[in-house]
Amino acid sequence: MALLPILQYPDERLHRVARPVTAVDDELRQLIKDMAETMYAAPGIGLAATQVDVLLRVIIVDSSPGHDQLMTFINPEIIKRSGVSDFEEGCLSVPGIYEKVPRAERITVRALDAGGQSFDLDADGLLAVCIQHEMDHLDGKVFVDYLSRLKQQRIAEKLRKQRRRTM
Ligand code: K1U
Ligand code: ZN
Repeated sequence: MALLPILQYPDERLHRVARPVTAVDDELRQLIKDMAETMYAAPGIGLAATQVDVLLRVIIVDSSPGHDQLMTFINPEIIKRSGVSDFEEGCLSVPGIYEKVPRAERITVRALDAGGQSFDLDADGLLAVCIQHEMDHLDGKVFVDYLSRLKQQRIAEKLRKQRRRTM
């Protein structure tokens, strides 16, 4: 297994659109294992392939209290959504920044699992928020894109300064 580098905002590569997976094979399963190791080590509760510079429609999520219920979504689509919630979100690509984002409160997501089988999952609460956040990454969208231009500029500058200090 391998720890993968996570792209950091405002890296332009975070704004690319990922392409659908055409084969669920051992190479893809290895990517999923590496993404899981990377997410748990960060630590985080979700990760999209885009964040590790792989432009495939794959996300993983584990919002369980014991961090022991990994879920894999390949080519995910939201087929039902209702309600509105605004959880405070974080992002491993935007460290130290937490902001509320409007999301659907409840969703039904359809995807393939790591065995290539199609499944539907009903989600609400943090799980639903996290799935929507990760699916945004696949469309090249970072949660700070929902904020004002001024806030985005301040966040980008703050992160650039932080990085200069730690280099
Ligand atoms: O970078 C990411 O996409 C992962 C992100 C997912 C997320 C968190 C909260 C709301 C929406 C989406 C994170 O995991 S940030 C880190 C985090 O929230 C966390 C880390 C350790 C324990 C609990 C939470
Ligand atoms: Zn994120």
